[in-house]
Amino acid sequence: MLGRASITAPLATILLLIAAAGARGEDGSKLWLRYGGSGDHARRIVVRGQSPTCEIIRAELATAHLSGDEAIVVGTPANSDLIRALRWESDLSEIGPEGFVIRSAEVDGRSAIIVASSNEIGLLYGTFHLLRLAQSESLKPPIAVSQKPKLKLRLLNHWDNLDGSIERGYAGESIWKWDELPEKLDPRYVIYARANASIGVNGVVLNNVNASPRSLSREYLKKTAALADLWRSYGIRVYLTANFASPKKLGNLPTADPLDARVIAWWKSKADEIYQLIPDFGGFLVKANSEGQPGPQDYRRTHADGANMLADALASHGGVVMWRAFVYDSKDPDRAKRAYAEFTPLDGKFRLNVIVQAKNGPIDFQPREPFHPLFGAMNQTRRAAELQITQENLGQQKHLVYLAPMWKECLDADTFAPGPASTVAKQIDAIAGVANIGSDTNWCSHHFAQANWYAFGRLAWDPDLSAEQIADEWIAQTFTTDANTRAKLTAMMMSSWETFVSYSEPLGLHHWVAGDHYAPSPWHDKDVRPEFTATYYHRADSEGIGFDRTSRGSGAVNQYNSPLREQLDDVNTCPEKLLLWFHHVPWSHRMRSGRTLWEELCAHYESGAENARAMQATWDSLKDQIGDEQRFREVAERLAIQSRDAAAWRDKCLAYFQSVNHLPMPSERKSGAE
Ligand code: GCW
Repeated sequence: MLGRASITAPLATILLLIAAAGARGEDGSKLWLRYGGSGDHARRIVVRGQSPTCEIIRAELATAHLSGDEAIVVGTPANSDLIRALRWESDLSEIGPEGFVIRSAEVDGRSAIIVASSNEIGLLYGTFHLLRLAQSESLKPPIAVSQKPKLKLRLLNHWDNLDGSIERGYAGESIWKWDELPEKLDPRYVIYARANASIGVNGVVLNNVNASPRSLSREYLKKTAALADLWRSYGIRVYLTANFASPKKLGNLPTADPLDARVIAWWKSKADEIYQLIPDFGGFLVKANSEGQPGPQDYRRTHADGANMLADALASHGGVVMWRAFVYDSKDPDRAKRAYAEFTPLDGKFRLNVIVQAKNGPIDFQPREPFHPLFGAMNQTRRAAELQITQENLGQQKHLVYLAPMWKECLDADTFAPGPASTVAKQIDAIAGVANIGSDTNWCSHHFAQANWYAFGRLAWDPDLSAEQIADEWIAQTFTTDANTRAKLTAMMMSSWETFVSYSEPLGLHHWVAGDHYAPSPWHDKDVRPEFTATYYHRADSEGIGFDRTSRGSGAVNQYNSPLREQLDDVNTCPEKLLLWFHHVPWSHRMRSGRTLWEELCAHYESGAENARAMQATWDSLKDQIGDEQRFREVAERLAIQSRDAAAWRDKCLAYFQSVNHLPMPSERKSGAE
């Protein structure tokens, strides 16, 4: 598919844009692709292949102007006689088509740095890795890198609507200009593809899971096809969300029942139409019977009936169905239990090209959640983890919150599923991140929010990477290679998530989301549905606080495997960071620190607000090292907002809880919560 002739026109645009990439100022528009050396003593570059992907590799390396003595030789055994002569075929076939090696070796009697793969997309990934090493000043011989992605599908999910708005978007409008497509290709599509390829993202769902059927109309499919053509040489496949009622809304059928022959035929012919326009279309992402979206349950069918019907339509073309497990019901006394209850009875009933996609936690992208219990169940079903890069409940890109530590907590968690590979990362086949980008010049509104996009891709490639390492390499590429500054910024990023949790919803508290999901509002006690109130979740009264999900309470702990279940069920062994998620605890409960629960809660808010202030001080102290005025100022302005809000949230939350428990503020609390 890589050599398709239709990419020639977009390729010209691509190459021009890569060449221009060195030119712009420090406004964040270049993301972490800020290479472009002086041109002194530039290395010789040898890329023999002639395909669009090889043209891109050549252009990236030419833009980078890496200096040094050894030549850089990039190739596959098929497209380069130099690589063939090295006889690395068996090593390369072991790491698969997306894998690559970067090695120091002798070529024609001269020392060189080799980037090799069995496939050209692997070469592109290898080239970007080499550039990353160069940007972080780690391209020092002897080099011996061999990598392949640990997860096969690494997708961004855009919640972008066809009218240009973005659900839960905080960085401007959608970058997809549907009215200009397919004729006009915005230059940003290329930077977007470069950025994604540089971190190994290999799929993109273009539109919102609250899906417009129109995105599957022929008119819109042609627009999508133009993007697919542009991104194919970057190894990126496009996917679309499918509104389950499309056969009715788009096809004028009287039903969307997945077992109805007309409906089956409609989807089959829609799939055929899509693949005729987009031969490597990735597949459908579906939100069904969730938050008012249509689905198979409207016809008394199961999620498996719905997903399998779509999967059958895509199967002969090689497409997949990512079927979301984000479901809840206002009749449930504990919303957290619903997905497990609906999906585990269907384990083993899904087609092989169905992937059940669950959010990282059982509620809804809260500042901290335990991992979703479906990751420890349903081992007869392919599963994906959905992470939220856009900071819906985590400061909405006004706050600096580096999310990699949160994702690592989930990915590294032991589910105690049977078998040796029992961490969340090892249980899943695919990973999706809800994108945080928009039309803002710097893509993400907050310069540091770019790090979350970057970290998502790096963790999708290798969930074993540490959050620190990812932060450090992102800083080196984006701000500075100075070791001291890198260390300070890494430390600031690494503590930022816990800081946010502390001044918003500490100790496992969650979902105080009245309004726009920005400021915590624990007092919110009336809404159209009980599970939309804050009091449903924190259950604070004069005696204590927290949601009893133990075996004596809602029983949600029973959805976890032993021995984790027992650990969570016991107030004395439950990790304190999740205490109030699983337990209703008296205010006088003695915490491991020796403080009472009330004192501990106050201490969290206090330290959270203090640490937000400390981030400002750290940033200010690095003004000279950061160098460029614009990015320094833009970050400083946002840190000021964060610090102001953290203090306000502390005061308001503590004042509310004090009005419920009537306890005095601990003496260590420095400012009043009046
Ligand atoms: O977290 C909630 C969001 C909705 C979103 C929904 C979902 C796309 O507030 O905006 O809808 O989750 O994940 O489907």
